[in-house]
Amino acid sequence: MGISMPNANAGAGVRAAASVAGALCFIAVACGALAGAARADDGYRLWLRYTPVHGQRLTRYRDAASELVGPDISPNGLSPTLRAARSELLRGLTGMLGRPPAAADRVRRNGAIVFGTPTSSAVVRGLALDLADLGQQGYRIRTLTVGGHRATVIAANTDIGVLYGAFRFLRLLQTRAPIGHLDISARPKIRRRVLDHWDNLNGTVERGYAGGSIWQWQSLPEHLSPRYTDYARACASIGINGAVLDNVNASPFILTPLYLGKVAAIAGALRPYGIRVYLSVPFSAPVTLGKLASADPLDPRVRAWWRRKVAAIYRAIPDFGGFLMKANSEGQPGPEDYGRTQAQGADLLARALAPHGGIVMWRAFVYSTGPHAEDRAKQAYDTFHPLDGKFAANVLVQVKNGPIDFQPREPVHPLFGAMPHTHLMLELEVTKEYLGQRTSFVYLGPLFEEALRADTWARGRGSTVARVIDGSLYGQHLTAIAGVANVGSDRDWCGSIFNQANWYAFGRLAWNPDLTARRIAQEWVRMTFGNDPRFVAPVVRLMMGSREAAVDYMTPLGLASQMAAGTHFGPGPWVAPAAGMPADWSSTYYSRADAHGIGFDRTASGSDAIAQYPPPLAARFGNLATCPQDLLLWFHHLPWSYRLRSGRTLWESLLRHYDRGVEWVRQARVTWKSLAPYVDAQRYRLTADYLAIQEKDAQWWRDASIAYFGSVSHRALPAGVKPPPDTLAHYEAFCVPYVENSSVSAPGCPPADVRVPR
Ligand code: GCW
Repeated sequence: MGISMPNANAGAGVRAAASVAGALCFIAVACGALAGAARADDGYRLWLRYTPVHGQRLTRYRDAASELVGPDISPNGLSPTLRAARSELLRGLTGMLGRPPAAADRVRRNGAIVFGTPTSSAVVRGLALDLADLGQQGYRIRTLTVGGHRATVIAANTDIGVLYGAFRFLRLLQTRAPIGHLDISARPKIRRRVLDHWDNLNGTVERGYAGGSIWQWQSLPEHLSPRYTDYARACASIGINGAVLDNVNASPFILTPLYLGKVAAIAGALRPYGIRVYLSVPFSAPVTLGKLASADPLDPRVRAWWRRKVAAIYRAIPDFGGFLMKANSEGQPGPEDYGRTQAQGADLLARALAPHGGIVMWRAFVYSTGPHAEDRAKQAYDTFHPLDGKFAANVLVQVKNGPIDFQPREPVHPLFGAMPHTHLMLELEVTKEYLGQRTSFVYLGPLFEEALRADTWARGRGSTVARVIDGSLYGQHLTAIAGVANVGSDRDWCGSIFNQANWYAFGRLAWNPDLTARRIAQEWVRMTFGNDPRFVAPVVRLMMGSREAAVDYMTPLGLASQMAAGTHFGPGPWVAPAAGMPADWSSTYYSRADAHGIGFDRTASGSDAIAQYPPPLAARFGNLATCPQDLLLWFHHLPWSYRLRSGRTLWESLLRHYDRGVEWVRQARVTWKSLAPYVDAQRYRLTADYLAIQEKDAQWWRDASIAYFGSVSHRALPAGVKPPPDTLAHYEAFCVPYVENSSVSAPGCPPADVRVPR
């Protein structure tokens, strides 16, 4: 990859010309092709920029979208959701076509856009479309003749279906697709598509890299920031229909009347966009808040407390979604504190929520932090698998994509497919905790796609994670997916322009897990930057390669958890078990590197974690001849001299991956530089600066890792491999004490006076 830059000054010249054009375009809407590239853009509008269309296409689009025929206005006015659909269509069409479509109550001319449900619109009703297969969330977009005129009809059974259809129609224009002969039907494959905000009530975010929390608790419920509506628009545009507002390391204050009033206000702002609010709650709330002696799930007083609390929530928020629970994990309280199972704990909340239609999302991220945790990767399965069939009908067990913790690459979690009598949902991490946080250019589409396509083999070939969670593998109807949000108070929402793509990709895959990461990247680039193929193609290529590059320079060949302790930012392969800390919070626990070799033996001769997988998968992972090379050290401990399929030794391969990762970032900078003429200066600069940071970070990862693994393996560097410029002691002494806005810091970071690696 890498496009060479013929003449850097030429790029700057075009940029200068472009910004003049941009200024003019502000006044006159009809302007040249540079318009999109020119205007400074702070990223606030995300992928909903609705920039002007030009040339012949503008004429065609104007012909096809000349008037807007909305639903009939009932005495109560339009529903808030249909109002949102109308205002989005108006905003989008006006932005792209340079003038608002005429408003009409029936089709009067060619090019009408009709939208509504059979109940809300006489025109839609009159068309007698077959909408049965769309369900409660789907939509149909069709080009039809209505009253002798050519019209595009956006129809659905529900108002939210209409809103989703409106966004889809606008996306067609944003990506400059033909709109003359449309026949599109769509409905989501997964019913609940939820963003989990790890936001604390003091405004920090557990793993947030985009400013503070977007929820302004102090000014709620009186003041509703306009950002809530823009957040909801962005979510609805990609089909996200749920938000857990607070951190899974939950505060009991969220359940107080004070905060529930604030939650109700946020729920009111999100409701028109079809987004339900959920809350993370602490299991110990009956004790801390209710002053009961215990939170034992079998204690009738505890049950009564939750019943009353839930009833109060529903009085304030009639469509409240339910609870997310992190129990008996990383110091959080849970049912095991009372000798009860995870299923009994979930049942407590499920019973309180069921009469109101609420659900429980009960996390499987449960592991004992005791010193005897033989293999952390086995613990969730060992805890939950025996409980299959014991969870109430309104409970979903929420499982991270891999068995450890959102690493740059993990194998499929063994619970997927293994609990046919339990609703399982998938949890992905959209915020880049382990992947460079705010600044690194890492598009997570390929990681999400890999997680969804992973074959569990639970019912033979093709039993993918996507089929487990969309309910099709075991015929289930309660289906859900969650993504840990990367949204914060920053003007650009996500801390960088390219981080926005991860929010977008999560939503699109949640709606349809069969989409490809590449197609999603194409859509996103077109909507976020523009449709010029000279820009779109190279940027999509960069995005598609970015995750693998990060794996290369951080944790290649199936290594995991080699990050610095606490912040998880930067390399820390030397982090060894510390007094008072669980062993599995160290890096050496995972790498098991010594003079002889490296890797975690999870075969029968080791922890035998592979036995948790169905036989075909266990055989594949367990056999060195068939184990995917990119998961080699996840499953096997191998001598440094072990030869990979390439003929290189393990040591040589490792080095090659580190170098390849750094080289990718270097090339990405060159490519990005060559694309300057196609981007506004503000977004160009931000991305260029962040890529420069990433190059230093990648180099730091590479040098520190080689220094460390070289010292334990006592292996010399082969000819041509550059030695790290500093000693291991130097890298070990360096640490980043804080991550801005995150509530987590590095433990025991010494204020050492070392030269920073970047
Ligand atoms: O990835 C780890 C994070 C913790 C997080 C935990 C979890 C919310 O480092 O910060 O806590 O996972 O998922 O519960």
